Amino acid sequence: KQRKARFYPAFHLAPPTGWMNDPNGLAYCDGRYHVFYQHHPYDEHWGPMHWGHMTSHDLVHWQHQPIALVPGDAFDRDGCFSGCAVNDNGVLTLIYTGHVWLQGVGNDGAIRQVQCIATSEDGLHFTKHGVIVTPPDGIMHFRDPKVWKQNGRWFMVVGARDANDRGQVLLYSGTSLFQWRLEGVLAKADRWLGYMWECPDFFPLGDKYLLMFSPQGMTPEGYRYRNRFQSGYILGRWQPDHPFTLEQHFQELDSGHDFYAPQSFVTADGRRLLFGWMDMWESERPTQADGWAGCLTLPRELSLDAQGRVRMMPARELQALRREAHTLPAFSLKNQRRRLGISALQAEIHMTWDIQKSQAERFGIEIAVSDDRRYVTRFYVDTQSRRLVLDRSQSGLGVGGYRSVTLPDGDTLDLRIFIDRSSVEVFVNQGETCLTSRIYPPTEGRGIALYAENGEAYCQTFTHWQMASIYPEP
Ligand code: DQQ
Repeated sequence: KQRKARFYPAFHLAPPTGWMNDPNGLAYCDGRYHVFYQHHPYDEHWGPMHWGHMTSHDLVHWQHQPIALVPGDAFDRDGCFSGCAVNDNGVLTLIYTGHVWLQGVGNDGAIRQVQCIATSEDGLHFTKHGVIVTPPDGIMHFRDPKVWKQNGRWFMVVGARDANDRGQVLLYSGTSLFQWRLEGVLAKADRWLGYMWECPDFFPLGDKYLLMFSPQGMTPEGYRYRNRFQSGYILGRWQPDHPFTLEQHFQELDSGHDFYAPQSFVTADGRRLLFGWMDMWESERPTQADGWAGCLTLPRELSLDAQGRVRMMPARELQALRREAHTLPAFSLKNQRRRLGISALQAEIHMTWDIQKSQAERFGIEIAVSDDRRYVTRFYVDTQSRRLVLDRSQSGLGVGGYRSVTLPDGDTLDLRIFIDRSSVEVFVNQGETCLTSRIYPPTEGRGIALYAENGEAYCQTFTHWQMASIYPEP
């Protein structure tokens, strides 16, 4: 099928054609980065899951590779579901969930899920070796293994749905990648937080341990109108052979509309990065009419700040994509809208507002605004409610709704905004907060404007870059 270009990202990972969901198997091995992903190559809708594959030497320029895993063996007959990759003494090894429908297809059907392993000699072609872990008694939903090595021992977390329809994460330890033992429940829901915890990831950050997961089964109302039901994390302390002691309840990682199933990995120089799927299951997908669906967020670096808060910032490698820069001297706006002569098709913006001095009732930026202003995505400060708002009510095909967060403390508001052909990602105050959403306005004549309503607002710095593509020139 021919893919249409209009919404296809320039600097985000997306499938060549067909469907993409979760990022899988993120790893650095033999001098290159690997990103695998949940993929249905024959259709732009979810179906029997394959593992798509892309590689990069610098986390900036990417190349599509042959499909790495194809379902169809007895243990993964109906899907090679999400999982991870490890570098086992130079052997790139994939650990993933083999999925089989026993009865019916869909959320109510009976299923069999087991953890499986595959290895590669060249990092491109994989040989399956079958099942390494079967579910404990009474557990049917059992998927998305994430494996790491610590003090010479292997560990694995797996997402599960317990007998009472609550989410939990199980911990295993292994003497080899083929020999595993159940250690117990690492964490479980103590209140309603979805019926299944998908895509768990568990890793040290600063002096803490972070358990990241994606709660499944929150109602669409929940995620659409409140801010708490996407992928998130629990912070605590842990060491092998000890329980995970929780220090902070579930927090959402990203406060936009479209962010799910993130997975982390460690860079060649030891930074903890993640990619997320830049969609939700309930998201609108107008690109299905174009022969493809789904893409990943930018790679983001995680850190723990001095106050113990988790921060998420775009990977510094992305600066290599910046092309022509356009800078404005400091200025103020009073009951005014200022349209800039720059495009919002594939761009990065870095700007700061003086919050202390700005008294306007509302002020902010119009992203991807059309000439007739029928289409506009707004990111603004609402001074009275002290909220930061991402307004997607006029963002084009299918999508809508607002997302908002409390205006952070401080005199300055620092924004880094990445706009691609069908997405916007806003990083607030060095990654204290992040809002990610898909948008589908017309790609012709997309502009940018700054505005202040009922009062004055002060813009201290403003730089805009055209962003280059991450894909090889055709
Ligand atoms: N997607 C995969 C599952 C995972 C879910 C199937 C999360 O392994 O639990 O495509 O989006």
